[in-house]
Order: sequence, then C-alpha cells, then structure tokens
Amino acid sequence: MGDGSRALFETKGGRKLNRIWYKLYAFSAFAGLCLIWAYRATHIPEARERGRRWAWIGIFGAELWFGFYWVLTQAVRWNPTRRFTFKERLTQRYQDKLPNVDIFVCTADPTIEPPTMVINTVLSVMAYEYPTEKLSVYLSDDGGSELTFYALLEASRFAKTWLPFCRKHKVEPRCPATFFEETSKDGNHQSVDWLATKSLYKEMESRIDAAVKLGKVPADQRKQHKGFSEWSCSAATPRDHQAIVQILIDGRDQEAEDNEGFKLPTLVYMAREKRPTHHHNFKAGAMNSLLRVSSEISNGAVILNVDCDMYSNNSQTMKDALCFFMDEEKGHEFAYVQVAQTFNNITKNDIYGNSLRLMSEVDFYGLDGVGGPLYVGSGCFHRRESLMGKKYDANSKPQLELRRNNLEANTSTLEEKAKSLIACRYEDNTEWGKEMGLKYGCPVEDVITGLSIQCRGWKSIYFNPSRMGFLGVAPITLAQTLIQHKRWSEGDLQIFCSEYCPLIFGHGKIKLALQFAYSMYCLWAPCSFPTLYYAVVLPVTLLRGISLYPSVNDIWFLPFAYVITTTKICSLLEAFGAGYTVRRWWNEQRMWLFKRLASYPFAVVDTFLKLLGASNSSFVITAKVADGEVAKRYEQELMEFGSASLMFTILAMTAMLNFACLIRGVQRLVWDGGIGLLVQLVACATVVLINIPVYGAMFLRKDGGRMPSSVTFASVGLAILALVIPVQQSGV
Ligand SMILES: *[C@@H]1O[C@H](CO)[C@@H](O)[C@H](O)[C@H]1NC(C)=O
Ligand SMILES: CC(=O)N[C@H]1CO[C@H](CO)[C@@H](O)[C@@H]1O
Repeated sequence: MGDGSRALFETKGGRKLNRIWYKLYAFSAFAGLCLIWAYRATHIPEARERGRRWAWIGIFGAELWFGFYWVLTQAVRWNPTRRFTFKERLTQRYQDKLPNVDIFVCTADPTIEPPTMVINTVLSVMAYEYPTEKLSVYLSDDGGSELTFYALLEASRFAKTWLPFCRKHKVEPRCPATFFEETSKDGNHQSVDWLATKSLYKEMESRIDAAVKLGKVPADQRKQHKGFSEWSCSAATPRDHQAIVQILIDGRDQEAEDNEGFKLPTLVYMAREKRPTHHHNFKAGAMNSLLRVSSEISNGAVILNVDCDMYSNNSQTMKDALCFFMDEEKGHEFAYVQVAQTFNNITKNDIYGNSLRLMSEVDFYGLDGVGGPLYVGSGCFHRRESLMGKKYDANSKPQLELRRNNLEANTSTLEEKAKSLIACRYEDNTEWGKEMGLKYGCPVEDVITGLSIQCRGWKSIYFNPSRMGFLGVAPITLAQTLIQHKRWSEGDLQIFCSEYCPLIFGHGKIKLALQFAYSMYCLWAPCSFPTLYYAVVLPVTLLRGISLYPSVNDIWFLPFAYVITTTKICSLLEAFGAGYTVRRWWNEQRMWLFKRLASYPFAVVDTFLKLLGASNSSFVITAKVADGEVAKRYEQELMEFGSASLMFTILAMTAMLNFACLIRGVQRLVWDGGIGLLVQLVACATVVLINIPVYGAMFLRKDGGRMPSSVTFASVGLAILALVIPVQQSGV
C-alpha cells in the first residue's frame, strides 16, 4: 500500500476468523457436493423402473447445475474487500486542483418519471459540496417533453436559493422534496429561512404539477425563455423531433450566480434527435449523446451518471469518488467507482426483495476483491477516457485534467455545435456503441460496457459508505418486480450467449474469479429450469411414491443433509450480517423461488427467440408511481397479484400442485410409513410454506390485490388433475 499517510483511500479485507470459517464451509460443502454427484451416478435406477430412472436423471441434472452454479457464486465470497476514503487529505492537497465533473441524469418519459422527481434529482446533484464552477449537470430527456424542460427551467431558478441554503445550513440530504418532508416532522429546522425556502419550493412544485396536469406549459411561462420555441412545431412527438440543446445556466457567464453571489454549476437540457426510421438504442444511445454534448460544453474528466429517480443522499460522495481517482499510487488504475445503490421505499421486511441488499452487502465486496464491481447503470463515477474506449496504460500518470475547447464561444454557438453531435445520422459508420461509449444492442448496456472496460485492463472500485450516496425508488408490486428481473436476467443471458461471454471474451484479460462472477449473473435465467424441476417434478414424484433420495438411515443421506443445512445456515448468517430479520430472509427466499419460476423462464425463451432472430429487443421502463390502494398494500406488506398474467398463473399452479402433493405425501407417511420419501416431503412442505401468501391471495383476500379468479380456477383444476390421474395410473 506504500506510504499509508499519503494514500487517499485504504483497503480492508474481511475478518480473519470469519474467512477461515467460511473457507472450511466452502471446502466441506464442495466435498459434500462431490459425494452427492457420486451417489447419483452410481445409483441410477435400472431400466425396468422407467419413470424413476427418468426422474433420477432429471434430478441428477438439476444437482449438477446447482453444484456448478454454487461454485460460480464462491467467486464473490472468497475475498471480500472494503474501501474507505480520506476526504480531508484530498481537500488539503487538491482543493484547487480538483477536476471538472460532468453529471448525467437520464429520463425517458414524463408520465412514468414525473418532472418534479427528475428535478429533485437534478437539484440534489447540483448541490454537491464541490467547487461549483467545476460542476456541470446534463439532463437527457428521451421523452423530448417541454414539461420536463419547463421543470428544469424552474429548477435552474430555484437553485439560486437552494444552493446557498444548503451551504449555509449544511443541509442533508440535498434533495429538496425529501429534505422538507423529513424536516417537517421536527421543529428544530423551522427557521425563517427554512420556511421561506420551503414555500418557494412548494410554489415551484405546484406550478410544475399544474403544468403536467394540464399537459402543456402556460403561455406566460413560455414567453420567458427562448428554449420553448423548440416545441413550436406541432408535428413533433417523442419519437419524431429535431435535436434540442438548451444551456439553462452557462457557468462561464457573469450572471451565473446564486443569490449570494457564488457561481452556479452549468445546467444543460438535451433531447437528441429522434426519427421513426432510426433506432435510438434506448439509454445507451442517450448516454452516448450526453458524452458528446458534454465534451463540447464542459469536457469534465470525471463523469457521474445517475438515473432520474436516484437522488444524491450525501453531498460528500463526489469527494469520496475522487479519493480513488486522485490517489497518487493507484488512482490511474481505476476506470470507474460504482457507489452502492439503495432504495428509500423499502418496507421493513422487504417483501419483494427489491433492496438487493445481499448484492450490495456481500456480492459487490467480493467483486471488488477480484478486479472490481460491475457497472450497474446508476450512481457510478467514470473516468471519461476509459468510457471513451481508452486502454489502460500502466505508465500513465493519474491525469484528470482534460482540455476544454470552446472557452471563447458564446452560448448559442455552443448549443448549435452540440446539436449537430446528437443528430440521428451522427453515429453512422463510427465506433460509437461499439468501441466508444456505452455498448448498443443489449438491455443491460451498463453491465456489458463495464465488462469491456475491465477487459481493456482497467480496474473498478466498489464504494459503500455508511451514509448512502444515492437513494432510488424500487418497484412496489410483484408484477413490476418480476418484469424488472426478467429484463435483467434476459440482458445478462444475452451477454453470455454473445461474443462478450465473460468466459471467452474475458479469458486472459480479467481474473478467472471475475469471469466466474460475471457468469454468475449472466446465468441467472437458466437457473429457472432446475428450479422448475424441484418445484414441479419433485412433488409429482412424491405423489406417485417414487423415492429419489437415500433413506434417513442410509449413509448416503449424510452428504445431502450436510450440504443442505450448512448452505442454509450460511445464507442465514450472511443475511443477519447484512442486517436482515428472519422474516426478511424468508421473504427473500420466496422471491428467490418466484423469480426462478415466473420471471427467468420468460427471459430464457425470449433470449432464444432473439438468437433465432424472431423478435427485437425492447426496453420496458418500470413505473415509478402507483395508485393509492396499491401503495397502501405495499406499506402493509401484502403481496400484490391483482392481474391475470401468465407469471401469476405459473406461481398459483405450482403452489396448488405442491399443496395437493403434500397432502398425499403426508398420507403416505402416516399410512405406509414412507420414510424413504422424507427429503421430498420436506422439500414439498417448504414450497408450501413459502407460498402461504399465494394461498391467501387465492382464497382469503377480498382486496384489489387478490389473485384473479380465472387464475385461481385454472390452478385448482390443475391440482385436482394431478391428484386424480397419477393415482389411477400407478394403481395405488
Ligand atoms: C440518507 O441521508 C440521511 C441524512 O441526510 C441519513 O440520515 C440517512 O440515513 C441516509 N440514508 C441511508 C439509507 O443511508
Ligand atoms: C413512488 C413510491 O411509491 N414511493 C413510496 C415509497 O415508499 C414510501 C414509504 O414506504 C412511500 O411514502 C412512497 O410514497
């Protein structure tokens, strides 16, 4: 680590004793797995037991897969690494030499992502504790909406009050909506200044909301800024309009000052040209446009990219990130710093598992130990050069100053120049979307971009401060959650099936463990088939009395018992370590099952359809607002079914099937003493317990979130069939 007192950050491994215990577990569990495989291979039933033979081979396949997958997951558990920063050293040494930073905020649709939410994010990042003349904020509006533009214009005015207010009162968090909501509850904050700023904010908010409700910007407002002329052409739609760049605050201007005479950050609105004939490449396309526009206007050496629903919760995060980039010894190795993502609307027991807490508290520390985390699309600081395709060069100095062109050009010249860079045709026959900027053609453009940056030799950093850097909004219904996971797992699987497959593309470029870790995410979707096997075929074997596991008094029972119990204990300990309650862990287990049953199978099917050229990639934005009833049920932690989707039908059917088979299994145990079926019985009972909310939604609940009756009928019908048919066949 070199001279400890000069470094701008430090690195710590996991606790030694824990590491030893973990490694003991991992080795013994692996030995257990090998024994299980050996048992399966040496005890295959003979050909005359046809049904049992096939069921056996199936479960052998599932166990092989899960064993293999378990090995992949060890990559992120082997060497957890945490980072801590020394911001005071950074400030002391570099206060005057801090680099320019460009912040990109992306929004896509003013109805799904309300303009007030978007500008709250924008204001929170404008108010970073950082020299404002070095800060530029860019909003990319893929909705091309004048409402969003209007909201940003309002925000640019409000910033003149908000920034000094934040500075003076050391406000945290610097997202006005959240700040006023949190401080309304306690009287300490309510100074005259507070009241004045709050009412200014509330007035702005109501003006924007009124315009949104009306669907257009009031005429008196339109007159106040030349930018509205961009929307004078009535034929323009979100999918068909010219390029728009409006520099709302030009940091070089004399007048770009807040109410106390301090400089304001530059603020730019951008909507790239859209034409129906041109594929726009979703968020990756927007990000690449932002890269070009910003290079013309401010050309910051560091880029922060946040989603419009993810406000900054910590005004120091910028300095934290720079501690990594500016470290004299190691700084030049890092391409990006991924800050942990957290969500501010997670309920106590997190019924949909949307906090992704285990990922941020376990996986990502592990990733940092083997070369660096994935780029996950929001809350990430990039070195502009590496995002632009530059290869890592061990001899380069940690240089974070990029030359700024156009310092003399006036604002409207800059705007015109920038517009030409975001025309539809601009990227034709260029490396954009391939070697330059974010990659195109994949629903998880961020992951694949991060991978290729790491394959160019760069490292990345995972930073998880105790006070979170960014807070976002997580989906609050089951359907939204399942759809989101379908998109992620599908994108990841596409990467695996493409030329960027981590095991091939990464070979020789990144560590084997990092290849494994990437593969672990890429192979989420295929995990659905072995899981379906356990949840559907296993209960049927129980029903038919086909034994697939060694009996309790058989010596071969031991490896099964050992692997299953230690793995579950380990998972519980991991969850407790991340601050979970038992209930929350249990909810996570349920979502683990639901995703594999109802989300991933669709991802696999769609990926194969795409490989065969049958359908094009589509990008569904998950809604960020929900109606009152739904939100209320979410807060009560009641699972939301409520619509007749195929996803729910699968869930209801497995739930009913397992219930029916469990009854039959218990019958066998009581009447026939079917002790050989114990493992299957336990597995089936676990699935039934996990599904309790599903039974509730089918038979007990009366509210709008209950299971639609068509789904209930179909699944009950299936369960009855399952109970009747096999019994006659096997003649029991
Ligand atoms: C967000 O910031 C506030 C203070 O501004 C802090 O109290 C809170 O714990 C932070 N949230 C998270 C999740 O860290
Ligand atoms: C957008 C949204 O649904 N936000 C909700 C997140 O959860 C909190 C509390 O759980 C609600 O107050 C928000 O309305």
